[in-house]
Amino acid sequence: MNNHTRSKILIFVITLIVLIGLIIIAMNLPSNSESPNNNNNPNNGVSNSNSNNNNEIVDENNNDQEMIRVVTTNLESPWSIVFYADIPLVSLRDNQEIIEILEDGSQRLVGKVEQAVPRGEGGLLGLAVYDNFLYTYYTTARDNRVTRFVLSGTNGSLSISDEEVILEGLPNASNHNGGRIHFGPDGMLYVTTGDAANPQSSQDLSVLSGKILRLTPEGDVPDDNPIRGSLIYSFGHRNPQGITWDEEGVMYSSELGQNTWDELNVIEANNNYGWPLIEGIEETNEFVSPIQQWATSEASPSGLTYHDGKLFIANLRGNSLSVINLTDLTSSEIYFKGEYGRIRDVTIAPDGSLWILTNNTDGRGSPSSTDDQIIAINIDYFK
Ligand SMILES: [Ca+2]
Repeated sequence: MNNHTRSKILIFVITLIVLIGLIIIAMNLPSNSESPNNNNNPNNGVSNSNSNNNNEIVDENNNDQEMIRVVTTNLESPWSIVFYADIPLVSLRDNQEIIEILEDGSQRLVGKVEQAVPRGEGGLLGLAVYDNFLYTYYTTARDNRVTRFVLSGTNGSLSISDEEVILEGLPNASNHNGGRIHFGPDGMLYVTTGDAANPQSSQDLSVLSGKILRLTPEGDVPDDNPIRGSLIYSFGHRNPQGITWDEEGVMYSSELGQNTWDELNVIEANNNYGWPLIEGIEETNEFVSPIQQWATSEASPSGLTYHDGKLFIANLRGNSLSVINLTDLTSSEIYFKGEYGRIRDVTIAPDGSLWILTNNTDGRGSPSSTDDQIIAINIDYFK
């Protein structure tokens, strides 16, 4: 072999090694669809504009594995989720139970609300926590009522005291029982009541159905309520099931409509929201119109929460989560369309993630083998 042939072979071998090296490097590069960098790619999600109303359907499946976690499964007819310190508590509508979710996702009975009677949409509905009290809203054989219990113990050993009724005699029915309770930034307890299948009562200021009520933590009428001596804060509601406040103290409520329009309202003291005289947005001097409306088949909103400039609404029939940016209250983005079925409640967990509570086992959904579930979503998912 002469020198010329040797150097040719050497060049060939070096070229081969370089080529193999390049191929190996190329094989180890992440493909486009699996790249974590896709999280920051605004074109990654499939977005469709719905021309009927300003709802944008958002699909961000590529983020799911890192951003979404199943907290617990196989809940029976859950309705409300709240936190006592960092302990998640859930009401089960049809079996009178309040349960805590342990860190490993298992469920433990905290106590039973013996007077609660499941009936249609009624039963054990809303929960709220204030200091070391757990507040409940539920349907009995003769009324809807608000009660409270003292919570004691810690994660894994939580228990409730004897019950104290703080408000009773609210009209009840199979449908339209309202049932969401939340403490406002003013330290008062706000309670949504449905029209209890008596639409005219929503305009009647002598009865408490079809209203949003404002109570002291003991259940008394606050001195500064808009109507002296009355628990009524706002009226003309059909079946509101969500309330929340932004950091400016503006109050919002989601409301289930009849056949036409579900509503998102800004709630102010003594306003009349129109039911049953108007439904949805209508120009009148007498009634306050919603800031956004949806066809009832698309939404049927229940739980509502606020975080960092955005409202989050749990949709039942819509099988989705609506996200509304305060910079444009007239449009919304739709998340998880059809992925988890009906969604009943939504809240911000102590770790800052968003938790949603599905609602497929109450007789109106098509439960999967793991329903109902709580799903935790990293809040950055919605950026
Ligand atoms: Ca209305």
